[in-house]
Amino acid sequence: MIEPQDTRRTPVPREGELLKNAEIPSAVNDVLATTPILDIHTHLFPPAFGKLGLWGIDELLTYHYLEAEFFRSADTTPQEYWALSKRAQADAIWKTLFVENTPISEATRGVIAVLKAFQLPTDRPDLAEARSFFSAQPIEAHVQRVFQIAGVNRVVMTNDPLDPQEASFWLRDVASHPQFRAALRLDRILCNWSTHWQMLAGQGYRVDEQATGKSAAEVRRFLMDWHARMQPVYMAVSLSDTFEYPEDTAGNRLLREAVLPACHELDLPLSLMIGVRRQVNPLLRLAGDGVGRADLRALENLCREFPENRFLVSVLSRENQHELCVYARKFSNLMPFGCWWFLNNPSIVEEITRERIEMLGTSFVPQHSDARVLEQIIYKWSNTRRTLAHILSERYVLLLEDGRGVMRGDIRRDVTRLLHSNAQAWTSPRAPLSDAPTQTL
Ligand code: RAT
Ligand code: ZN
Repeated sequence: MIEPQDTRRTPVPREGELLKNAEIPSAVNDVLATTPILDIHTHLFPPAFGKLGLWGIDELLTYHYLEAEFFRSADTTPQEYWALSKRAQADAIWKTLFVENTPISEATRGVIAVLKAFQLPTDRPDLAEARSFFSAQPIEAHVQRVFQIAGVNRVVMTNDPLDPQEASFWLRDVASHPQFRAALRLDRILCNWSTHWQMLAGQGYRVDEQATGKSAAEVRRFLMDWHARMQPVYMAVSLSDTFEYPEDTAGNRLLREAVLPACHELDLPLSLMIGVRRQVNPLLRLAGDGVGRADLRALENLCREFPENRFLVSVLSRENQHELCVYARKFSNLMPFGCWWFLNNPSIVEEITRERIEMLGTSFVPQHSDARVLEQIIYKWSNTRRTLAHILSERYVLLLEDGRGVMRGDIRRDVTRLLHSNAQAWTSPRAPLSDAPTQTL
């Protein structure tokens, strides 16, 4: 967590005291540094999921964001790279992006920030010291330390019931972890029904390839069964830039007749992440996806047709951000969240967050980490706090100039909403929106 400013020399104004112009930035920094974060979308797993939970230097370096950068600077083809062991891949990325080049991109800087957080050297020609540090960490204690450094108290995972590896843990009644909550991911059902319906059929659900007849009712039964197993805080799907609704497709039929009714019955939001173009370059595997501008009229139709459902929405294209804010002003069952993937760079985060504050006040969730490797929450959240610090300070100074005094208590209330309680209210519907972060998600 970022250190609160040194306040020994100047007395800190109390919660209810009006701040002077010059006191605002340090009050904002201090509140940001001490407000626990609820990270609403990650790909992390707790230790009980064994090898599915990624952590340590080799995983950090082989993050797909870095692999995409590696292929631009290395003299290695994707085929050659995929043939290497994970350790050799990490060595190659370190050598190319951190030794032969200066790590000034966002993803490379992130690795540097993680090494620094553990007081590890950031400029060595090899990874020996970092490897020996990470391999000596007992995992549960390491998870606690990482959460503490990152200032995060809960994360939401991404849980795919049709991923055979992951499902095997759930089917064995894997122990739940208080800091990791589930999200029931539906991509294989909603975006790829034709290649996955047989998995459901094989498990005894009476579904067919066209998603007709009893299929919707049976998918709903499948969701209820997995809800009982995972206790997810929302259901989720990542959709392509060409997503349209209402279009007569198997995915839309299942969305309308199975997923949304199940979400309504369970009082769970549906998370829609819209705008990915999967496998633009399949040679790059996970790093091979791209982005496209989506037609958000599909979202408008969903919010209007299902006013009793709640939609958590992130859009991948920069060009869709303003429309998303406009829709959020029209539909209170829509909660914009995060600056996703290619948008998670300070210049773009800054632009989107400013736009959201100007149009929505504090009624949105500014960021999620999308971390795939545990330690990434350290740098991703420290970057978010850094960007928020100066946007918020600027807003309060403007407010002061316009004639309304600002107290530390105002800042705490706003930051709590942004980093914690908006996400909490949307992921635990029975909990009232409170100013004070609580220990439950
Ligand atoms: O940001 C990412 O790591 C992407 O690969 C995706 O996982 C994306 O976040 C998603 O959840 O579909
Ligand atoms: Zn993700």
